[in-house]
Amino acid sequence: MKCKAAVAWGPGQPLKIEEVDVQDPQAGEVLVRMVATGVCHTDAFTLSGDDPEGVFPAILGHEGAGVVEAVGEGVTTLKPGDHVIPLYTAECGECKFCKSGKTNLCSAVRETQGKGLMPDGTSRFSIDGQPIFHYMGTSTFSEYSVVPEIALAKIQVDAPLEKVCLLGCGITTGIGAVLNTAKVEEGATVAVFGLGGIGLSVLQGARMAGAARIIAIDINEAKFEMARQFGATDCVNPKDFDAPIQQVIVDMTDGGVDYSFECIGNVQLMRSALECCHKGWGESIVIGVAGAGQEISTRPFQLVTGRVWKGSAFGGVKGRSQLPGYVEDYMNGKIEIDPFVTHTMGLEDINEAFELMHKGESIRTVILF
Ligand code: NAD
Ligand code: AHE
Ligand code: ZN
Repeated sequence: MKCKAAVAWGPGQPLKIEEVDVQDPQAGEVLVRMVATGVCHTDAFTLSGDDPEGVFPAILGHEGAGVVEAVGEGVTTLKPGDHVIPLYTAECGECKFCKSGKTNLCSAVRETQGKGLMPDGTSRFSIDGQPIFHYMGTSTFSEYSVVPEIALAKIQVDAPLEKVCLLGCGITTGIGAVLNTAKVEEGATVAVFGLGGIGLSVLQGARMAGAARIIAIDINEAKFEMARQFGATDCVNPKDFDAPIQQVIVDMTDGGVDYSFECIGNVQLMRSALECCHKGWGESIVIGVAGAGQEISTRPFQLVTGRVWKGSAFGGVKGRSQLPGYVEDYMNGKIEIDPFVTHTMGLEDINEAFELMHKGESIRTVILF
């Protein structure tokens, strides 16, 4: 079949709307008609050329929701008409990772996914015979996408896809990092670096966990109003201080926070986030994604004296088994999504969504197909 998709032809180039050929789903694969997709900073990161796994030409996008159009041979858990959220972290349930009970990372399709290919090593997208790469196993910037069965979460049909698409990445990542990775306790002190879709979701998670003090940090003060709505008790602009931001936070909190979260992708701030943690027990969670060649550093003494450095992918959430519960929590009012959708537009305007993000004017733009 043919459909419209936004194609990234090369690093740093605007996306181009193209008519692409989409091959039928093969064994274990599913054809999804995309209804909506968010635009996450990671899409911009890969488009910039900084992603070591970035390959071009590709169809980006990984925060989508849609409806099953057709299934390939052997697909048993999904049928046409089912509502689904594509998962960049699959859940096969059978690999060493899935069985470990220690991680949401699944190894079943991760290797080919990182190369922009389906599990059989080929692409389902092409233009005039030229293969176009997949992205994160999801490629949601396309009217139709082919996704492995094990990378689709089946969700309730009454959930609005133009909202719950954000559970495909940003909101789940932030809330999950608090509840699953850090396991923030009631009464804890928390610092959140970066107040985009991820940071604001961390705030939401911290409020759900009953954190007593939540310090929100950003250089764009326009983000502070929403941060307060999501539970921030203090908003801090590092530019207002001569001292390093970690020192500012330590001074504000009688020795440091119990938990910090880096939601920017800046290795200097990853260090700040670690070093603003309390001696003896403070834990810092890296969520932000940093470019090729960048590394984190700190004095080992920071760790020797009890601070813990951790990372979190998709909030530690196992997509097939746990994401339907997040959708349910949205439907019954436990998770907020609507205020995150600051802009909506059609696929033809997708480059504007990237501009709004870069200018710091959006939290999430949702593309409606
Ligand atoms: P975003 O662009 O919407 O938000 C980033 C925020 O950081 C903005 O508010 C910006 O003003 C702020 N910021 C930038 N530089 C700053 C600085 N020097 N000091 C303080 N604040 C600063 O991005 P997002 O979509 O929220 O994503 C945030 C990060 O999380 C990105 O690196 C993204 O790739 C990553 N991410 C990781 C996962 C994961 O599973 N680990 C999932 C989604 C996104
Ligand atoms: N490809 C990059 C890493 C990108 C990355 O860390 N991705 C996050 C999700 S960001 C979603 O917005 C993630 O889940 N990583 C775990 C995984 O398996 O990809 C690189 O550095 O090579
Ligand atoms: Zn994302």
